[in-house]
Amino acid sequence: MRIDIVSAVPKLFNGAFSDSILKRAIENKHVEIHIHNIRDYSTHKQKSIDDYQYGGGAGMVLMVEPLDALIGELKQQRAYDHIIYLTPDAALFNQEKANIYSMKQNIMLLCGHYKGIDQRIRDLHVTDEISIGDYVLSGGELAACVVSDAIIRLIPGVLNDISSALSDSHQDGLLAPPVYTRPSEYKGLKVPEVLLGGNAKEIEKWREEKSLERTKKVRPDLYSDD
Ligand code: 6GU
Repeated sequence: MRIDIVSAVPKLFNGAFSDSILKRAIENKHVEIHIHNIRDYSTHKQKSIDDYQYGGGAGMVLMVEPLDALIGELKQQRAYDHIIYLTPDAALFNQEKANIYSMKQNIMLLCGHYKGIDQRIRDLHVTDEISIGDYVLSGGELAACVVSDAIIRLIPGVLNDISSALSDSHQDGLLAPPVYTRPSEYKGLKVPEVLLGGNAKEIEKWREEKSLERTKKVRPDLYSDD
């Protein structure tokens, strides 16, 4: 897979992909990440890329020309499966979307800033719009890191143990059960007996119960009786 990230603040990605699972995914060629600076496509002397919004109101808007030039150039080089605009005024990103994107070859992530991007970029180029939650970030960059991480770890071969990804919270619509490692007792707190017993059926049943319990308690919106 190849991920192209379009941003006005490329520095925000420094370090985001340089450790742990994401670093290894890049080293092992499961994914290529290319970060593009919108400012490099400014046609102004002062390299400006934003302007006041028509109709008035606080906050600057990323201009149509530099974004169109950059995105147009990228689209000439390859066909994109998805051109995704990261913005709080969109439907929420979730595990199902991460699963879908992880199967694709070429994805572009557009990071907005200030009040967002000129609507005509959305009309001309954007195929998907996603928000990562009901709160506002200063820009789409941190959201792009979140979305990239969620996608990359699902690319076949990136995780050593695919069953680990399949048992994640949200993968089956429920939250994950509690997990324990050694020692079996710590400060008087014991690991549940069933996990020490080695009865795979019993363990599976216990995990399902705990998943349901936790989901009903903290995320009743995810829980349905069927
Ligand atoms: Cl994708 N962008 C920004 N700027 N804020 C957000 C967001 C995205 N998702 C939640 N808040």
